[in-house]
Amino acid sequence: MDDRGQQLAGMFHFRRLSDGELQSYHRDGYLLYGPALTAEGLERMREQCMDAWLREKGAFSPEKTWLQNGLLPDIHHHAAIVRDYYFRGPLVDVAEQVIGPNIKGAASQLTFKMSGNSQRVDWHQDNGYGHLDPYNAISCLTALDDTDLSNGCLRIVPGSHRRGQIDVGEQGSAESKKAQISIEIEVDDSEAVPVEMKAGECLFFHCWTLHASEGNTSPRDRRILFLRYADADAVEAYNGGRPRLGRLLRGRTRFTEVAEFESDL
Ligand SMILES: O=C(O)CCC(=O)C(=O)O
Repeated sequence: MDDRGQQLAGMFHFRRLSDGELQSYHRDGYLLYGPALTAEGLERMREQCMDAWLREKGAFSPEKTWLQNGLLPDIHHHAAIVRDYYFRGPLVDVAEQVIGPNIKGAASQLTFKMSGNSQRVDWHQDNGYGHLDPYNAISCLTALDDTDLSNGCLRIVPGSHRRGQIDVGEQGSAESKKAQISIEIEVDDSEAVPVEMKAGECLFFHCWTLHASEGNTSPRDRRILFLRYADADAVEAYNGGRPRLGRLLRGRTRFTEVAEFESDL
């Protein structure tokens, strides 16, 4: 292994999914991947993400909007370790196993729910806000803190990806999410399971899997790094079928704008 490989292996746990895990993902629409960051990787991830968060967002305040308190998009522009994790980390292999040989990064953001942030996130599919085609994109949530129901861990409806694309009309754009326009979807709450995670673990799920989270009523922060991967040719259905711009990470794409996008990062 060269120096760069060793550096990455010191921060991230690389492993391929077993056949059983792949089957479980396709059946349930989600999989708890387990530890993805080493102790050193977690420490550096927290440091760099918090530096960026405090620089761009400042401290949590109940006076601020959900967007100001909860979301920092394009975090890979602000933190070198996120760039490494997003572009060269273990989740790229996961994406290749789940989606296929041609992969691009489709989004990176911090989704934080600091102690005292009581706002819930309503039931939605990630393909509801920002409808990508084909329908095999994955969302990967890496916990930077231990997370359970008391600090607003993710709740998921197993198998809900089989409902397919739920029509949310005009609200289904990435802009709606930024403006916090709520998408209301009927869910039988009793079918939902909380996904508790340890800091450094990763959960990934299908773009149709229904998920939500409650407010953080605990004294502990709940910080999550959110990364999304898609087929390299995935297009934005809500945007006239234009290609989603994201760095090409594996294989090839028919879109030159994708091949060139962030290729210098
Ligand atoms: O931050 C949360 O609790 C929910 C995050 C989420 O659902 C999303 O980013 O799609």
